[in-house]
Amino acid sequence: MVLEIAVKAAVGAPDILGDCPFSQRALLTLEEKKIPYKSHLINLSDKPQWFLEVNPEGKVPVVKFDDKWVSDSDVIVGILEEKYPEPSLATPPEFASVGSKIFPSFVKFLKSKDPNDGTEQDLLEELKALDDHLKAHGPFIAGEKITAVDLSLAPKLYHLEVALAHFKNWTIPDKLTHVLNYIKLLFSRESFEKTKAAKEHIIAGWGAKGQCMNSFQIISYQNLVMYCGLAFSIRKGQERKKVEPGVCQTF
Ligand SMILES: N[C@@H](CCC(=O)N[C@@H](CS)C(=O)NCC(=O)O)C(=O)O
Repeated sequence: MVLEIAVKAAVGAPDILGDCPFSQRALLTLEEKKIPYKSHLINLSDKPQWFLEVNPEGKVPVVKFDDKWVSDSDVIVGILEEKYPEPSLATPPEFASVGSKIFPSFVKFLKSKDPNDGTEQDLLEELKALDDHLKAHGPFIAGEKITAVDLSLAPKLYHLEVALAHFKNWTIPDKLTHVLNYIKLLFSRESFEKTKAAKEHIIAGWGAKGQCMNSFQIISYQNLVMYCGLAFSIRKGQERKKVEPGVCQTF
């Protein structure tokens, strides 16, 4: 039987797989368990009626089990483990929350505009804790075998790597060798290659959240343009107009 899954489409490209780490986590689980599936790409800025009817909260991923659409990647992964126990991806409970603070710390650092507010330090501490864990237990979080906790963390580490390189020119320090090896191991899996969003869609996804993040960003609504970054000019009809950083201008 082929399972149906609805996942995020790329921002501005509704026919391409998008940048949702929770959707990728569910896809990774299907791939690793070799469960046949059919995906529906959902444009989150223009959600189809059928999707809102089966899932009024409007979030992805959702998977159809026995005619009922189920949301939330934690719940989906739990049901997949129950219904398709082989190969087992169950994480021993003592390892289930390893690395769970990395994603919220990354988001805070990404959104931060004050280099001294401690958000970078907090992220470094979380990554160091993961490095220590992997040194003691690796190469995966629960040892030799990949399990659900790795499949949850992998897409989040991918967002971290891509978004921080782009928006903050920041990379994971070389001394965190166990984390860097872990990332290589995860990202080189066939399941990851098949389910990952393109880097430009990850960047567009975080850019679309409307943060200025020390980079070039244009937010436009009809004739109103706001720009965060260096001054630049835009073409309007045949004229070029200068746009000032950080101010709203109408044309
Ligand atoms: N806790 C949920 C989170 C899912 C979630 O936040 N999905 C985002 C996309 S990554 C979403 O669908 N947001 C709704 C929207 O943007 O309208 C899970 O693990 O599945």
